[in-house]
Amino acid sequence: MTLKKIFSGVQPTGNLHLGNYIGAIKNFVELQNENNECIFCVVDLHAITVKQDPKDLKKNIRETAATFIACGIDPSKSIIFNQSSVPAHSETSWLLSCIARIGWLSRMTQFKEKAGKDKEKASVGLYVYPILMAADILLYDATHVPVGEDQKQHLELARDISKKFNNDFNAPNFFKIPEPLIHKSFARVMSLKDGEKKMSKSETSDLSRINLTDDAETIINKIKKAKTDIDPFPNDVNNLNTRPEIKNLIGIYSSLTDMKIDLLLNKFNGKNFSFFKEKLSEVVVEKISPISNEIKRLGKDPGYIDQVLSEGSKKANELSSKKVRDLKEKFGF
Ligand code: AQP
Repeated sequence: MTLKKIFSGVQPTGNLHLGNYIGAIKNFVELQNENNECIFCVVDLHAITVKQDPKDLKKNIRETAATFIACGIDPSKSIIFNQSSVPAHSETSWLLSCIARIGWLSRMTQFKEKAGKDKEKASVGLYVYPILMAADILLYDATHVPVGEDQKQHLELARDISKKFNNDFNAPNFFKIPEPLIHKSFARVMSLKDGEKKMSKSETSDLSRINLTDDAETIINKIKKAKTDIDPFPNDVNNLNTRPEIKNLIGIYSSLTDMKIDLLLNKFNGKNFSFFKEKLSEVVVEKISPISNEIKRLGKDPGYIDQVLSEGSKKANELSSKKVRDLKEKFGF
């Protein structure tokens, strides 16, 4: 089996949640454990595309790294580092912004969602964010990028940039064409309060998400309050598309237990939602509590986290500096 070269990142923008876990970090751990070459980045340069309090940012960088480790990423197998400690990311981002086309960026739906109604007031960084993401990935010759479904479009842009550069500079294979690794069955965890909106760190209501630092009581309470509807528990997969909140809760159960949806529908056939929510809480608590405890334990040892990040940065700098040198040479510098 050919091993993959994996790169992915998570923004240190606050409490990581079940969406980050199911959509991304759970897959990071599986890929690492299959012995692929893995680089996991705390993408702090991406975080500042919206205003951050510097003190919170510092704390969140450590906490995101601690969450990686608490979820099972092993610093002796995978490289863990923060983006701002490797200058090649910013440098490559500029070079690639001269390859990417404005028309490509203007189609990015995440910018439209995050900038909201007043696009004029959004930072330029938020607009060009996908170019920095392309730089992150292409710098390390990553072949595969595990992301949640919301990042698929950005990854397609990274592929377009890679192809255009290779073509413009007559340098076939200079950049790899990275493949997305997105879970097919359940790749987007939705808010517990609104099945049409994705679960997100920046959503104001804490009841909309399950944080990876939540304790058992908080998780049980949030699931109890999660929105459902008045219809009975579904017995047909085809009914789920018109019931987004139910589809989401069932998706979470299925994803954390690896139980196929049709088996799950069978298992809970005829039961009411309060019974299902009780069982779902048990599954979520069993998965999240050890992670939450480990994040808290690591939080008391910032020296260890700083050491992991510093060793990871050293390796990432070594890997990326040659690529950026070769890239500049291609441009004629
Ligand atoms: N709800 C989600 N379902 C599945 N995957 C998700 N991811 C994020 N939310 C969900 C995946 O987690 C990885 C890291 O995401 P990120 O934190 O870097 O950025 P984001 O997608 O912008 O996440 P948030 O929670 O919405 O952050 P804020 O609120 O700060 O913007 C990515 O692989 C993403 O797909």
